[in-house]
Amino acid sequence: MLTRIDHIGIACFDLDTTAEFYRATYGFEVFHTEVNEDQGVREAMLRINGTDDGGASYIQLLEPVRADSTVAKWLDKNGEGVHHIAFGTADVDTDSEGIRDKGVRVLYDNPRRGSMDSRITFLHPKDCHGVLTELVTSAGHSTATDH
Ligand code: CMX
Ligand code: CO
Repeated sequence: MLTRIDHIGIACFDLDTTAEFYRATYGFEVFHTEVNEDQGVREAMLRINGTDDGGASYIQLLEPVRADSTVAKWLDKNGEGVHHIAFGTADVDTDSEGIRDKGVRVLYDNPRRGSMDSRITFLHPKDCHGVLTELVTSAGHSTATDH
């Protein structure tokens, strides 16, 4: 079951400058940063609030680390802005299979590693009314074994 907005992913040209904008303008501090080579991004997670399922909601700032990454391609086409939304679930395997059964393209056969050791997959934006949609099970909430 999808129980929260885990994060909103925002593509930017310069991670540090953008994170400083969020700090100075809204008071949101960087909670975590990492490079995810698989996804081709450097990212900063800004924790906004906890949620009643024991998880949290974040803003995820994304800067490409390679010219051929999906986020680099998207920035070339669109400039900076909202890139995807992510819903949180305790069981990304079951939820993504259920959504695939409804005819929505799930981009990965098995969830991959996301921010802070979460497990993630994506739904194709063309099947979701133009919204690239991610499903996330955070590390503390995983009920499935790793694939
Ligand atoms: N939101 C909405 N629509 C999008 C989109 C996005 N983020 N990215 C692409 N599209 C649309 C394009 O506008 C295009 O539409 P048109 O054909 O009408 O022009 C269509 O989808 C195809 O786009 P494309 O530029 O040719 O891009 P690709 O097909 O190569 O890739 C996608 C699209 C969704 C398969 C790819 O972005 C992907 O695999 N995304 C999942 C991984 C990812 O986004 N990782 C970065 C974030 C990591 C994280 O959150 O941790
Ligand atoms: Co994301």
